[in-house]
Amino acid sequence: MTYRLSGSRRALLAAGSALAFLLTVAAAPAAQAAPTAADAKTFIETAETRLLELSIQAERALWVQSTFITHDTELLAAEANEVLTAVSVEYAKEAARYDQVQLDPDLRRRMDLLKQTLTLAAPADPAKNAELSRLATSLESTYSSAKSCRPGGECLDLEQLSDLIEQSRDPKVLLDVWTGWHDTAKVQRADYARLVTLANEGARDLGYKDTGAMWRAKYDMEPDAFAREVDRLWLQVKPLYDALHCHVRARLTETYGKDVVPPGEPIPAHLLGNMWAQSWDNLYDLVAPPAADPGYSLTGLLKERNTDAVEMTRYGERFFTSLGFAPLPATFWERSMLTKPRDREVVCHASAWDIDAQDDLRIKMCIQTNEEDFRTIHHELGHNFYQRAYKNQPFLYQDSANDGFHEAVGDTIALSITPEYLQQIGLIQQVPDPSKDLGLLMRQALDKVAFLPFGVMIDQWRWQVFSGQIPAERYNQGWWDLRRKYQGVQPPVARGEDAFDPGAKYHVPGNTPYTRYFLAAILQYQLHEGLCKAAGNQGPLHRCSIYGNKEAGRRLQAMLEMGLSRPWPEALEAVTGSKQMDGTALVNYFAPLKVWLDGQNKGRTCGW
Ligand code: X8Z
Ligand code: ZN
Repeated sequence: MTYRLSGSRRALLAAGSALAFLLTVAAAPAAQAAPTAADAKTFIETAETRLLELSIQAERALWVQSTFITHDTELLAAEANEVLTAVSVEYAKEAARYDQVQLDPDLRRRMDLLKQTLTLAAPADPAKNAELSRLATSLESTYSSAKSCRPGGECLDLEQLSDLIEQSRDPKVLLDVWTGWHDTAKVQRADYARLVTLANEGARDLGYKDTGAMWRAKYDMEPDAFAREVDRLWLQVKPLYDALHCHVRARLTETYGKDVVPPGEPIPAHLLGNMWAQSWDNLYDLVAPPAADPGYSLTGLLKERNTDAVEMTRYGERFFTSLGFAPLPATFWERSMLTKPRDREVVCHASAWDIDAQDDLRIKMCIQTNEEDFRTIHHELGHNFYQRAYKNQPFLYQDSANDGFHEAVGDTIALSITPEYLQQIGLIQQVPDPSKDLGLLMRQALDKVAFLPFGVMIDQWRWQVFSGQIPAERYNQGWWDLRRKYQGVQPPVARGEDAFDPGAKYHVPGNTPYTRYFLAAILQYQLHEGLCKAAGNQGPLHRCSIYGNKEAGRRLQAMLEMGLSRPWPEALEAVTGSKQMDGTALVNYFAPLKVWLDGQNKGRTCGW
């Protein structure tokens, strides 16, 4: 499945309210007689065959919609989604018939997973199901085709606005661009509120408190225990974030003045070099440790060589093949969308697909020649290599150990894009000496450490929206309360309830759960540590690259092949030897930078 909408092929959508006959779920065996273990086996196998078939149809419809947004493709995708959702809901309900039947552990696991395949469950009422499906599809299309138009008539899309917010240091331009983009999301508000109502009704029909509880139920533990687990991990890494925040704010105050960036207050969200203030790598020159510059910019190197989208992607593929993975199939290169087409609307937000659950792997991305996209390509290919590794598992196991693992694989690989690696592949001549480590760590922290609270807060907002704790009349207030609390950022201008700022971030209108990215941010350092150990690395972790190391490749492959067949702690153990998600690996990785930041922050008032 696409790593965007539902996060897994199991959760996909399917085909046509007109095709009502498709909705007949396999007849329950022997009418009302108590079901047996043999019945359960037949039921699961039938469900898997059927869901696979419908998922493939839905994938194709979705692919066409995502790469060619029109009224018609939107409807076709919504209809496909509708059928898959209806059938999935039916199966989930029918699975409850087997709750009291003694099943072998494997069948029990698949039976339980059958209750959890959806990201948005729909009410049984076909009209409501159709409505939900259309809302979800149209919200995503609305986001993806949004433009911010100036009074003069010039209209800019997200890619153009992002270029400006990433490059400009003129606070007036930044404010204009930030507000322009955020205002495009206002139109989503009513549809989003309706979607929340319908999806909650569907989740309750399946026995969950609400959609948020349904999302939290997918981690081999109680939903409440998972929420506590997220808090625990966040508290492990928060001191590092706080130190980075303090230093960055101080530099921004020096740059823009106390009126624009008041000390002791949250940082205005338009000044961090990213539309959502979720990664701050574009501020590197403002905040870098002196005399520690690594002496190259990957963006610069790629641009100098005119590296195009295909060649960028080839770099990613070659990393995986160096570990022993088979090359991508020819169809990947024929069918992927690697650049933004000039003549039609598409969903530019990057995603990875496995259309047929076998070899039809693709990515869809609007690649630009820069370091961020170079890394994102590795991220997307991580999804594809995972998908291919678990393709021989039963349908219900064709997913990652938990959704954080799916997001972590490519990022783990990208942690191996070290200077040593860049020299090996001929992009740089000279590896910077250890005196430049602080610069390397700062660059990475601006991306990964800055991201951590953002990775937590999005679903804190959605969990509260789904539970009703944040009602529709307070969507925006609730959003900014959480952004202030976790990230320590504030809106650059007052934002009222006419705005719908959460809708300006893809995953909200795209209905992609977001805690997965926070987990991935933690997990990738654990996995990197485990793989570097397998590769016999002796030096500091931020200088370790597993490029070309077959032993690390075998370890990784072993974990990927497991798919969702075992609880995630076992998958984690296969690479790291530990069964716990743990922020220590990340904290240790950045320890030298933390020491430097603490020194810089002496005498400053930190916090907000
Ligand atoms: O959405 C993504 C990927 C696709 S699964 C490009 N990411 C999050 C984001 O862009 O907000 C990767 C990092 C976080
Ligand atoms: Zn992803």
